[in-house]
Parts: sequence; structure tokens; C-alpha cells
Amino acid sequence: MAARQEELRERLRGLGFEEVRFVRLSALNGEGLRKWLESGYHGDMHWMERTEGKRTDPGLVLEGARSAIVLGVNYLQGGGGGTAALGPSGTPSWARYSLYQDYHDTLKPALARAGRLLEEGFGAGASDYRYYVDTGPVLERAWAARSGAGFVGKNSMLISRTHGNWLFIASILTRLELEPDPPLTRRADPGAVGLLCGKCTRCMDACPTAAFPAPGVVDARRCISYQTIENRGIIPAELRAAVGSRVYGCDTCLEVCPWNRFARAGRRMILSSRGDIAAIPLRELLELTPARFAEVFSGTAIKRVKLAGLLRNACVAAGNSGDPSLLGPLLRLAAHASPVVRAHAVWAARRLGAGALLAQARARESDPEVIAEYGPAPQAQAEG
Ligand code: B12
Repeated sequence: MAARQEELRERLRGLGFEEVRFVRLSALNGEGLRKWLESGYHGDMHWMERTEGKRTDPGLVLEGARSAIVLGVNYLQGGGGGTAALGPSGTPSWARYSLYQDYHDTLKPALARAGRLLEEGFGAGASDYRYYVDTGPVLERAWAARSGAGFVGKNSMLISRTHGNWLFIASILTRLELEPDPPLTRRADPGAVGLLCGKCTRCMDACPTAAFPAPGVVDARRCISYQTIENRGIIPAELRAAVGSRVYGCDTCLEVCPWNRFARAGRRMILSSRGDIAAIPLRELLELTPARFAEVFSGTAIKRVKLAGLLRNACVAAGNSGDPSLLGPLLRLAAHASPVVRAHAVWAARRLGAGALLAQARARESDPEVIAEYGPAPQAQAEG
């Protein structure tokens, strides 16, 4: 078994999975997830509630599941790591993971191939398996931590000693009894949050919206990643200034983690890089048409927020930019078909000084010469 497993590990590495680890499955103590859901930290992600049982018991996902193969794919682009990757003022910033062709799509063929390698190596007993990359009801970080692929940091990320926190996690559940790899420590709770964080709290301190009620616990409702990707409605007004120039996701609690100093650029993901997206000026985002949105973003994870979501996020970034030259496109968006876009466009326009312009225009409407020429102004209309 051991030799066959090592051979499988090598072949999976050959598919571009930078981390390949094996873990024995059992029902997890679901207390962490329970408390998280009870606290409402999942916001509107009701699918997390619906799949709670499956998330803590892999046997409900694949009956008789005994082991998982945990696969990590490094998505760091460029050398080094650990420096702030936020765009210069006025340039939108994007979460690093989004600047690729959609990883759900690009990793799936490799996972299908991985499944076939499992069957080839272990025969008929291995023919029934399930594979996921962010797509299944699996507590991916808990299993990854148990497998020794890393530890769960105070930023709640799986942190690898080799790749920092820049790993996508995929998993293959199988009924085979594979030999488990050791976790990073053999202490009673190998998944303990912050295992190798020591006293460091940089991630929690750097979070612009104070989204960590406790180490390793994210209140998604305050997390910029949730607000700019998962939330399809109004971004709470009190969080908008802190969103800064981020138009899709947030990496702040990842960027500051000192474990990233060991990370090197990934090998596999570079093949599907969409780094070109980072160069799109904010003005161009504000002027996106449906056709241009499809042209630029189809095939990326960003398409998930749809045009209205991206326009909404671009409005918030524009409102935070301090650049009044963006008022033109913002005022056009203030008449957009989507009420969500309109609301954020008006907020941004006001922040950039349009409130004063509108007040001036109204004052001119009561100017006797203007009234003499054009008649009295019609009843003021609501702006939102
Ligand atoms: C919902 C979700 C979100 C939500 C909530 C995030 C959160 N922290 O829970 C939002 C939208 C905010 C989000 C944001 C991001 N996400 Co997300 N998200 C998920 C998803 C679908 C479920 C996570 C979940 O179950 N949360 C509930 C909490 C309670 O569980 P948890 O975070 O896993 O952490 C607990 C357990 O791991 C447990 N635990 C840890 N070790 C052990 C060991 C044992 C034995 C036990 C019992 C328990 C245990 O303790 C932790 C704290 O309670 C996963 C995919 C998946 N199926 O797992 C991706 C996932 C976690 N996301 C991912 C990514 C990349 C991101 C972002 C970086 C994207 C971005 N740049 O904007 C941010 C990071 C923000 C952050 N600091 O979390 C990656 C993380 C990879 C990694 N190296 O950790 C995942 C794994 C997707 C993937 N397959 O690659 N995400």
C-alpha cells in the first residue's frame, strides 16, 4: 500500500498539484461550524446551513468514505510574497486568486485525471470517489490541517510552511483506507487554530473591517471578500469606506502573514493567468457594457458577481478614490437599471462632491433670471 500511495503522490504532483497529502476521515466535532452558523457569521450563505451535517460528516457525502486525498495548488503569481498587493490609488485591486481563468473550471480536468489515477493504482475498490475544489460540502481546511498540508492560522486560512496561505485546496474522498500523513504536530488537536502563529496577530489587526471576532473565526458579514463577492445586494454603508479600492475579494489578512516569506510563485496556475485584468483602469470598469463584461470576464471567477455586482463594487471604489473626474460615469450609473448599482453610484457621487454640485444647480433654479427665462423648477425629485 505504502509504495502504491507514494507512486500515486508522485503522479498527482506530475499533474501540477504542489501539495498531495492523505488523511483518514471520520465524523468531525462540528462545534466550531455550529457556533459559526448560530452566530449568523455566514450572512446570506444559507447553503452553509443546509449542508451543515454533510460538512462535518464526510460519510454523508460519500457513504463509507474512509480517506481523503488533499490537494493544494499554489496560486501566488510573481516572486516572493507577503507585500501589500493593493493597487496604487485609483487603480482597482483584485484578490490574487481572481486573476486567473476560473480555478473551479481549470482544476476540474486535473481532478478528473487524478480520480482515474486513483482507480488505475488501486483497482476496482477505488472506483467510487468524489472530488471537489471549493464546490462540495466539505470542511476543506479542517481536513487539510489534519493531513499536515499546513495549519489553520488566525486569519482562518490554511497556512503551508512551503506555500504560505496561497493554496487552493481540492479534495478527493474515497472508500480506500489510505495510510494517513502526519499532521504538523502530533499534539491532541492537530487542527488547533493558530498552531504556528505564536503571538502574531498581524492578520487580525490589519483587517480593515474588524471581521475577526476571535482568532481563526471570520464574521463573513464584515469580511470584504463576502461583501464584494457573495453579497448581491447593498454593501452596508458603514463598511464602504474600508473597502477602499477593492473591487473583487480581499487579501489583506493573507498579505500580511509572515509565513508568506517562504512562498514562491506557483507552477500550475500561471498557465491560466489573467493578470491583464489588474491593469484595467477604474474608469473603464465604471463604463462596462454587458458585451464588454462578457468579453473580459467570461471564463474567470469574477463573472460570478455579474455585471451589476462589479459595477456596484466599482462605484464603491470610485467613491473612495477621491477622483472627481469619475463623476461623469458615476452620474450615468446613477440612472442604471439596477437599483443596487444606482444606490452605490449616488453614494459615490456624493462622496466625490456631487452633493455640492447638485445643491448649486438647485440654487440656480431659484435664480429670478433663470425662472424668467425657463419658468419655475419642477418639484424636486428623489435622488436615489
Ligand atoms: C464560506 C467560505 C468563505 C466565506 C467565509 C470565510 C470563512 N473564514 O469561513 C467568505 C466569503 C468570507 C470567504 C472568503 C475567502 N475565501 Co473562502 N471559502 C468558504 C468555503 C466555501 C467554506 C468555509 C467554511 O466552511 N467556513 C466555516 C468555518 C467555521 O470553517 P473554516 O473557515 O474552514 O475554519 C474552521 C475549520 O477549519 C476548523 N478547523 C481547523 N482545523 C481543524 C481541525 C479539526 C480537527 C477540526 C475539527 C476543525 C478544524 O476551525 C476553523 C475555525 O472554526 C471554503 C471552501 C470549503 N468547502 O471549505 C472556501 C475557502 C475557505 N476560501 C478560500 C479562499 C481562497 C478565500 C479568500 C482568500 C478569497 C479572497 N481573497 O477574497 C477569502 C479569505 C477570507 C478569510 N480570511 O477567510 C479557500 C482557502 C484556502 C486556504 N489556503 O485556506 C477555500 C478553502 C476554497 C478553496 N477550495 O480553496 N470564504
